[in-house]
Amino acid sequence: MSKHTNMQRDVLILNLEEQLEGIAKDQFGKVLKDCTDREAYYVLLEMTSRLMDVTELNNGEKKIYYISMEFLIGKLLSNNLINLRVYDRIKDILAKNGKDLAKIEEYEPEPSLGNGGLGRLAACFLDSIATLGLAGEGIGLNYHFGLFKQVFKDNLQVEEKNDWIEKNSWLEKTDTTFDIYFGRKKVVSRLYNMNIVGYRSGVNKLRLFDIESIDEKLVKEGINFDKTKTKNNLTLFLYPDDSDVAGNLLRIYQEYFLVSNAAHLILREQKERQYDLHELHNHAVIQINDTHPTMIIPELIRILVEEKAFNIDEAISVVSKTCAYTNHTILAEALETWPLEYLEKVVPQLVPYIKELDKRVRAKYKSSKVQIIDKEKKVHMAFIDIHYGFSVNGVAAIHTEILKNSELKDFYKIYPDKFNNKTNGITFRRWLFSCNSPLTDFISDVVGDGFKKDATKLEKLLEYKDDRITLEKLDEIKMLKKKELAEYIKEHENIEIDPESIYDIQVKRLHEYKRQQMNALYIIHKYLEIKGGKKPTRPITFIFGAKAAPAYVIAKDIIHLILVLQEIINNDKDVNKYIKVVMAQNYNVSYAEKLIPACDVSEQISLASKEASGTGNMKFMLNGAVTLGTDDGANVEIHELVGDDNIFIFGASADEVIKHYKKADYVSKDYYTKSPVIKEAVDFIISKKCLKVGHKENLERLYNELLNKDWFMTLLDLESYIKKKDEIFEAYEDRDRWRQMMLVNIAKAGFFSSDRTIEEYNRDIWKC
Ligand code: GPW
Repeated sequence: MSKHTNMQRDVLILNLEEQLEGIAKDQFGKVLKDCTDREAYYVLLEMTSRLMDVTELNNGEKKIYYISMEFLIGKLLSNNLINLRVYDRIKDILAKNGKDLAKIEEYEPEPSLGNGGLGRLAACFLDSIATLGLAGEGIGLNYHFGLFKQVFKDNLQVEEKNDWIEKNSWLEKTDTTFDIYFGRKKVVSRLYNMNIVGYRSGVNKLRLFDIESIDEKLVKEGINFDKTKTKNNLTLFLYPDDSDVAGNLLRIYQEYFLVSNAAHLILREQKERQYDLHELHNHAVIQINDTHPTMIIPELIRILVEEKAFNIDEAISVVSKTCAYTNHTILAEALETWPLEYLEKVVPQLVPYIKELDKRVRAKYKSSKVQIIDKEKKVHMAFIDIHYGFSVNGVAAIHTEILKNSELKDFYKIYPDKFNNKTNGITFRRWLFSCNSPLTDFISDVVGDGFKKDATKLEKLLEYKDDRITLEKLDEIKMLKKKELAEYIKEHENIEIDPESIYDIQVKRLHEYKRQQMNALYIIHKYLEIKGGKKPTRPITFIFGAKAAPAYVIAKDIIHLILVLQEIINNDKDVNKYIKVVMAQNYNVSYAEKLIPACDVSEQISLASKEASGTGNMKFMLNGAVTLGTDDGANVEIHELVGDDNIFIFGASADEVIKHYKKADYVSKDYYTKSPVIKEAVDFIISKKCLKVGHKENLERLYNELLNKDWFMTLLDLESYIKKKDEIFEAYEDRDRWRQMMLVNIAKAGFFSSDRTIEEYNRDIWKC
């Protein structure tokens, strides 16, 4: 693709229409008007690619490398058009030709190169890095099949492969290839680039590595394939576990493949720019997105020693000054610890360096709690990052405090200055401008355009807190979005929902700590109440969207329960006038863009202390939903910003929960026995009604889990959840108060712009 100067870009923008017609003619021999929506999509893809080829932000003295196993970028067309500032014009030209951009967009395949929050955060960060004009790029893997496609069969989740790469796509094949070694075994990599367009700024790159010898035919049924054929399967799939990292050789292969490519790429760039590698830290900063890319540290050290004539002290010193680590969880099962034996098998060349790093720690610090290789010969990846990186950050204020005071206490004592907080953020380009243009336009009308560059300007809305017209208009926009969602759900799930009902939405990965099961128990409670004659004032629609890791048995059982409730409730004539349940199939970024603007009640109900931050909570708030949540993750900061009157908080505090874990004194059965309300709801899971439409095995297993383990303390908070949830539904009836709450939530969301987060990363860590 050719390079254009800024001036040439202006010319391109001037005759957009001519250009589009030219491309339509070239590609399909037709005028735009006669193109199908699919053809129009390819025309727009080409047009956008031409516009993007400008102003690379690549020429700073120091560059950011954001290394991540996941970049959950979602569809790119609208976002790119917005950031290039041609969205409205393109929309008009299309309309003139009888075309609807929203319909055309349906033909864009969604790249699902991430599992959830962590991957989506990386995508938001790339958008903000480019928008702020920083030279920075993402480095990741070009998975041929993104996160599996979820289908429901027989009220169970079934996983299917999810391909997204087409001949024409946002990917650009490059000439860059590297030889990557696993011991003596070699694979050849190839680099693909994707342009990341900043809003009113320049273009950065997302670099995605692939293998030349990939074989898609290895995939047989669903998402099953021969895991041992590494040379042909390395980049076939995104590892579909979110938080639960099962020991798995293929995962280590993937992680090493990523970091070795990244190391080669970074060092090559330093050479091209004729920088002295002893000064690497002055020209490069590497942000390690959770522990998945941790091996970049020993890999860089190894290359500097073996190929660049560094002595080991020099190599360790310069790499330690270049690498920074972000922690995204305190869940023990998600903290990667690889058996040394596995590393010896996959990357024997790294092991001597890991042992050297371990030896140096051992010589300096006696406590067994900070050793890289433990007594069982397991390598604690996070500990490598903390000892040999210059910064350790958590992703929300409370999360960073928990890291400092409990999870990583022993490290905080050694390195107090390394620890810092960077509360997560979201890009408003996607999560407001693109997914909710009526709201965006309305805000512009009321307070001007300033919030588009500086999100804190949303606060100006507060001046309209008592303005009836503004409040009514907000409500109207919400209703419009609720109607659109109702149509979409009718089409995709074949379920009819009432836009006049309250939309209560919980969308996020399925995990016990996020407690979708608690939400399900509330629904059971409501169902039983209605059966007993107690009707809610207004109908409520409970909407879920969640994928469970294919091997996470209980998570799949929870999906099963929700689907069983969906079938029972939606088909019960006494009840379905008052409540309905929707479990959205294949929840992904595009689905989120439809659900979030339509939401009234945002469910953020994780067990306090367990959700590092959450970012869905921010997206909902920005679109005028009111949060029902625990004081956990970024909910705490939302709570502080909007005040007690504009949020509904319930449940045990993080301190209380941490104490329960320490004392091991939580017994779920006690709560079950003591409370008739809890007992009734839990028992319903194995009632005749459920067993009639569901599977005994799944339902009994879930019932037993709740009764005998309940590791994430569902029953501890269930009663206070029921109470708060009844309260929030009642509050909805005070329409004036509710509209004010919507307005305050939108007005206070500015803090959660990822532009703010990235400014902080740059100010405190990257210093570019
Ligand atoms: F376990 N998160 C995620 F910490 O989506 F690595 N996937 C993951 O594998 C991990 C974390 C990991 C999420 C957190 O659960 C969420 O609270 C946070 O908002 C998000 O990462 C971004 O920081």
